[in-house]
Amino acid sequence: MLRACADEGVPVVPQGGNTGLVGGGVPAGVAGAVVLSTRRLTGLDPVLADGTVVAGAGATLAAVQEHARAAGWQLGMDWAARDSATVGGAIATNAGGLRVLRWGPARAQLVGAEVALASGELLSRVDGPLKDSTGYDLSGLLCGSEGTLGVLTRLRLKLVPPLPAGRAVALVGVPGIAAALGVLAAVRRAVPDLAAAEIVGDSGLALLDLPAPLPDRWAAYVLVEVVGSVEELAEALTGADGVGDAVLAADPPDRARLWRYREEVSPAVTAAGVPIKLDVSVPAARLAEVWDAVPGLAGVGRTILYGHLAESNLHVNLLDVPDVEEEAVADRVLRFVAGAGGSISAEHGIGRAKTPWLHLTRSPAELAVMRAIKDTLDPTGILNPGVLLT
Ligand code: 2HG
Ligand code: ZN
Repeated sequence: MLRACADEGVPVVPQGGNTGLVGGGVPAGVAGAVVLSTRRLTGLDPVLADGTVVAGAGATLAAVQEHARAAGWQLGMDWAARDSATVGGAIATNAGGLRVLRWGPARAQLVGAEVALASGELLSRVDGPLKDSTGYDLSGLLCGSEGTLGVLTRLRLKLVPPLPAGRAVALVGVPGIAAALGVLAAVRRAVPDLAAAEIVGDSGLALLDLPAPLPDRWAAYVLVEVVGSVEELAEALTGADGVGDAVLAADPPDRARLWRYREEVSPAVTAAGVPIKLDVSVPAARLAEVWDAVPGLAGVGRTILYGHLAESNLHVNLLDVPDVEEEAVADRVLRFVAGAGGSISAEHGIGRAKTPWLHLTRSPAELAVMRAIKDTLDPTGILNPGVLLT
């Protein structure tokens, strides 16, 4: 299909589970584009003795997770859209999720990729030994390329040993972001095996169709998961400055109940309106400053802040911003983040929505190299035009 599109000069928009948040998999504004769905590429090879597995790009995260579990392993990636998001899309965007603090982003799970080039030629690095120092990492180059260099068809992924079943989760109400960081540091010191550390601001929690988790309202809620007992976690929290109140859980259904206060925020925002969605990360030392500054920088509408505390990755969702102000509002926040040494996209990619701001955190020299790579692999520019590089 790619060869035919290349011959005819037809733009191709590769699409996985269509769960992206920056328009990287939709043909908005691309006249005559063909959407190339990978969703039927769902093949799963047997898990190999070296703990890797080859999966079709269209296999969902949940399908690969289940397949890995049945073989005594675990996929090192997980997030709320697991039932729809595909592993191809995850690698194509270098997605993150809820377990980055433990196993790293999608990039860290990738061993090799099979990719269909714009010419229709297939390059494959999914077989062979794990150890290989024979030149450029072409698979790695595709990670984060968002469908602009080729279409991922199969992926060899590194699996991880399963998280021990004995885990405890706490949802901790805190009076502010400094306290949240204090709680994270204290839990890290006291319980060596941290499995997740997330944060939800009060305005996000208030959108949920769930009972209040604690008797009082708090400025923010930290969700921590540790490998260990609920007693160990309780002791760690007792010694932590900044804990306002907390609810703890050890049994899997109770843990899942607490996780809903984090995982359901994004769909709740979507149900409340059409938000401006920003996905920023900053050095940990600047997180408090950015968290506190964002509502004022936005200036209008409702600011909903939540995200991945351990990586200082904030999902800034802004509701009720008038259309005419959207670009200026996003611009103010993203410039502030860049000024704080951060990234304008931590895990969602650049897509179509964030291209005007890529230059804030990638240098002219870097952008020139990216452009040269794009022009080499996609000389007629049929692959996802308008995404990542314009
Ligand atoms: C999450 O962490 C996702 O919940 C979605 O990355 C974030 O909707 C968002 O802004
Ligand atoms: Zn996220």
